[in-house]
Amino acid sequence: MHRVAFVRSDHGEWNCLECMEVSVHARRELDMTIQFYDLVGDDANMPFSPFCWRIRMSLLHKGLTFTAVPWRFSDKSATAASGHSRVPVIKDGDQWVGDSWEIAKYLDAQYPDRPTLINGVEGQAYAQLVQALCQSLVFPAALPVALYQVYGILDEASQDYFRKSREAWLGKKLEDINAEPETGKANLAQALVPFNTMLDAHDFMGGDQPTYADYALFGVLKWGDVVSPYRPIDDASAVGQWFVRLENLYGGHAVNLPTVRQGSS
Ligand SMILES: N[C@@H](CCC(=O)N[C@@H](CS)C(=O)NCC(=O)O)C(=O)O
Repeated sequence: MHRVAFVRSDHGEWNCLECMEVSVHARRELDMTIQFYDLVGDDANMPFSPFCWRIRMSLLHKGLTFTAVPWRFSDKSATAASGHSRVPVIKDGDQWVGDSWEIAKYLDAQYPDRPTLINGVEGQAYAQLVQALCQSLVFPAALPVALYQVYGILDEASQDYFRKSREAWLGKKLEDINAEPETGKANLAQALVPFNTMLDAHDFMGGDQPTYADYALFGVLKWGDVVSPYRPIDDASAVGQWFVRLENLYGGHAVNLPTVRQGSS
């Protein structure tokens, strides 16, 4: 027999218990269907974007079930409705969110009962500092390791766009940006000096557990790691050991996705 019960909310309104159960159920269904648009090249199973890796790790951190939708430079129509021409972009129910930092903040706001990514105002300032260090220090050192290699793994339809847009941005040919392995590794190691100091003393930037600050740097390094024919970071360094710790979290999610060194999955 159909039974209707009402409960009073914190705001003093009366709600139908059955409807609330339905909406909790619907919410769980939506949790299961976050669509995460993630940059790939020729191989749909080899995600490599630094910004998308930040969000892939963030979704895992929050324990949210998501579907990674392969997205290529050559086909932006899949996310046109979002109003964003870059990835990561997520679609949570009928809500589109783009830009890695905006997505991280959205996930914390929308799922406050899940482990926090950013941890309050102080955490925001801290994550923003790490992002700024990544932007000014680590990205420039990772570009000579990663950029030309990215070109090599793209689908044919994306290659022309990628070469033209990146060469116009940097004012150089991709081949001239590419570093020899020893130089690439040495420059990256130099950029990571402050992070080595920090990670010598802490397992994660978040302390015992990672936070978004960890994923901000991890994304940049994973980008180089996925596309480079050699391992660009020193596994014996504090950053290298932290990188391996992160790769092995969440059932080894990151370590189980292929790099160019292992070939296609
Ligand atoms: N500020 C953005 C940057 C995102 C971004 O630049 N994504 C690149 C892939 S790594 C992209 O989608 N580029 C598209 C294009 O160059 O047309 C974020 O943090 O999400």
